[in-house]
Amino acid sequence: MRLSRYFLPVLKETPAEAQIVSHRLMLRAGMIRQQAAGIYSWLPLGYRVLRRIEQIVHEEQERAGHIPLLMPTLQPADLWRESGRYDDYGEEMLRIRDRHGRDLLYGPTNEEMITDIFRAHVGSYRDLPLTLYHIQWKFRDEIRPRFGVMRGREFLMKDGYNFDVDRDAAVHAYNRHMVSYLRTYERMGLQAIPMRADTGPIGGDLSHEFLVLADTGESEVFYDSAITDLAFGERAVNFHDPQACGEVVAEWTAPYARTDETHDEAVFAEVPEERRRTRRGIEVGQIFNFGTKYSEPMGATVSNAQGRQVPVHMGSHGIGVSRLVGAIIEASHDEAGIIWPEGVTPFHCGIINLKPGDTEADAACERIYAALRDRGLDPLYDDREERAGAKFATMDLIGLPWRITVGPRGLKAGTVELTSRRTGEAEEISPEAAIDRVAAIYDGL
Ligand code: P5A
Repeated sequence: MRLSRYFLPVLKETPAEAQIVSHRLMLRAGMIRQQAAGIYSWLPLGYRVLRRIEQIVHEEQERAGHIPLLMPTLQPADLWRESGRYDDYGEEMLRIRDRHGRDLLYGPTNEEMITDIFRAHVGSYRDLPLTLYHIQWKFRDEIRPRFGVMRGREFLMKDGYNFDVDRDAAVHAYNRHMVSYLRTYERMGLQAIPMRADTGPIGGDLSHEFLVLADTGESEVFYDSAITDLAFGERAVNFHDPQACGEVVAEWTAPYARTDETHDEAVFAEVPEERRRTRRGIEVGQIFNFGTKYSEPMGATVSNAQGRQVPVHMGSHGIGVSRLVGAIIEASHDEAGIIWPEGVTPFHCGIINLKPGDTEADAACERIYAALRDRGLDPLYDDREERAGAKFATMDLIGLPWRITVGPRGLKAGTVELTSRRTGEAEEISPEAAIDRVAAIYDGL
């Protein structure tokens, strides 16, 4: 993309209404525009990041054997009357009436609808296990939407639902989701710690939230610092193997890690004092196992191996896709702006032309731009007639992890500058070497 032809409405001023750094930076970098309290348009740069996150989520869900589908945002109220949640959900649910007087709602989550799909099409334990998921907008009429996309009213969620024949199989599905989520967040450059949590309006007896540590997080968390030494890394886990998944879960759930809702001072006191931590965290996902809470009242049964009809065991698993954009920025920025992890960056590399109009500089930039695109990368080429200082400031603000700076002086010596946004380190190397280096960084990501 050439910046002169792109739509990147960066702001010079720091918006007064934004209380936390990710919100300020998203507004300043022209990623979002607020349309109403807690409701945002995703401008092109923000939309690119959102799509990158969605892509990682899809890839990791499919790796775990989960199947994508798409359910609507509007749901009939009758489904929620069957589960009893139409009345229970309270003011957070946006209720709508159509021209025929039928009650609808903008879905805050989809347990009822997926249970309806299941009961209509699945009848035997032989069709299990089954996990279906989608990435779809949700609406929760939060009393205090704030912090930009972190606590929105309309927000994008990946929500998945497992169907299993009994509790053991459902616990495997729960564990499989935990393992899959660990991988998913790491690919986004995040450390998200699973913590024992309450189940709230979703229900059930087993739940973990995934928290990214950040001072601006809305949850208070208590943990053994040993958990922050764990990394999922490149291990190949067989997602169909309950034992393999169980072992990973055992590793991550051994150190104490709980949100304030489930925190237990007595148990926490058993953690060696120097490892006890109390901090704040951003909840970027949550998994639940709730057995037959929805299948029983809604009549979603399967015949088991003995030929008996039993309610199917279920759980649900959510990732805050739009919230993640803010959470990643909270975890990765400096005074000058955002620092995107390579896994989610909106463009792989910036190219700055220090002297547009200079024949050699223009030609070198064009060659680098074309070569990066030939390697399957998305560069952002700042070809505008602007001061160099302004170009650097924009690049730093929007946070592309790598920058190639091209100017007549360097070119005379046969070099360009390759700069890391994270460390600020710059190297004078040939254009070809810079292209190879950038391509190698993204190889396999
Ligand atoms: C799990 C999937 C559920 O709704 N039902 C389907 C279960 N869980 S949850 O914890 O309530 O939500 C899942 C994740 O969605 C994000 N989230 C939000 N993001 C932005 N703004 C909001 N108002 C908001 N509410 C929830 C969180 O990341 C949460 O973990």
